[in-house]
Amino acid sequence: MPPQIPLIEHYRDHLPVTAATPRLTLGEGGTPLVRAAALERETGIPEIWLKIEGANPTGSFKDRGMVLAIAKAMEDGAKAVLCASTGNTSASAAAYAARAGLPCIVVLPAGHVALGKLSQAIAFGARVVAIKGSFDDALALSRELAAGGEGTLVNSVNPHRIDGQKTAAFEVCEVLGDAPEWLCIPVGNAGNITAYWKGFNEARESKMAKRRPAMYGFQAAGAAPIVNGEIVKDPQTIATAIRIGNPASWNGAVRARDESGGSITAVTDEEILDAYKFLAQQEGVFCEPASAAAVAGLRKLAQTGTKPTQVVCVLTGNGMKDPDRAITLGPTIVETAPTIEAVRAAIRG
Ligand code: AN7
Repeated sequence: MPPQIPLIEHYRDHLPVTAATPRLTLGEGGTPLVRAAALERETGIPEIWLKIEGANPTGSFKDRGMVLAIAKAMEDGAKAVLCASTGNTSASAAAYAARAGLPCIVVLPAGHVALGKLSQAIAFGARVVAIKGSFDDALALSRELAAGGEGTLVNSVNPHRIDGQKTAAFEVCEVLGDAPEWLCIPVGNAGNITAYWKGFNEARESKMAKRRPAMYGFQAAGAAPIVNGEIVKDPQTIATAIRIGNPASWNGAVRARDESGGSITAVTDEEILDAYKFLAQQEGVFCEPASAAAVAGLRKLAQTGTKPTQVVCVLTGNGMKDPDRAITLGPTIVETAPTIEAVRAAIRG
């Protein structure tokens, strides 16, 4: 395999990258696109691909946008970066800030960030502030902190985040030779669906693709403001990554839906967990619960209406991010005496 070229160097002609932009990298992008045979059999859809964004350096798609946002912050002489987060944004911001030599402040909803993500923010040396409030409260506070000069905001309201994240759409088009018929994606703050739609539009303009996909976004039923058409004051879901009641890129998501002829619908926590388990145990692909919302939604759509022939599901984050949820998939592990009889008995359960 050739040595990895930094994402922002590889796609520099499609990004606001100048000679003065530092070529910051941790090896992001170029993530696997993997066929999902068990899901194809179950749904009757002939071709389903999983875009494994959990293979990025900090374990989520956020790295694509964060590398550009932090490189541009360096170029602009930022003294610090800051963000609100349900977890993955903070892990990514903390890593790239450490790499860039910039202080990083993260504001999190206390008690609602998965352990893997929290441990990353701490390990990378970010200043972690946990508020007794929601992600939406944290984002409002972070905007205020940034306006007050505390640092550069690197949430997806920063346009460099969207530009970096659109590169995933380019990769999908390059590997498949065109855009897929459908794209299925979880929706939280709605930056990623906005970024993919921008990417697919630019891919068509620059002849990387002939068509654009229909965009299917999925929110958790307890945190589905776009589906309901109104802000959710107290969003609730086990998929903590998408526990968001007032998405910043709401308009971008609606535009992607309407211009592409797709939809944004809700999936229940039960459906999310069922898809999470299916992916792990039938496909050997371990994503986090929020990511499984894309597959939960596809399974639901496949039971009604017309079936597409080719789908890409974006698996946004790695399953290891949320070990507390993962261990609920199996029975409690009972400790056994270190003898062959005891181990054989334990195998049989
Ligand atoms: C695994 O980290 O909002 O619709 O603060 O971590 O672009 O928000 C995470 C979002 C999907 C939703 N899957 O993407 C944060 C944060 C995973 C995520 C989403 C998130 P957006």
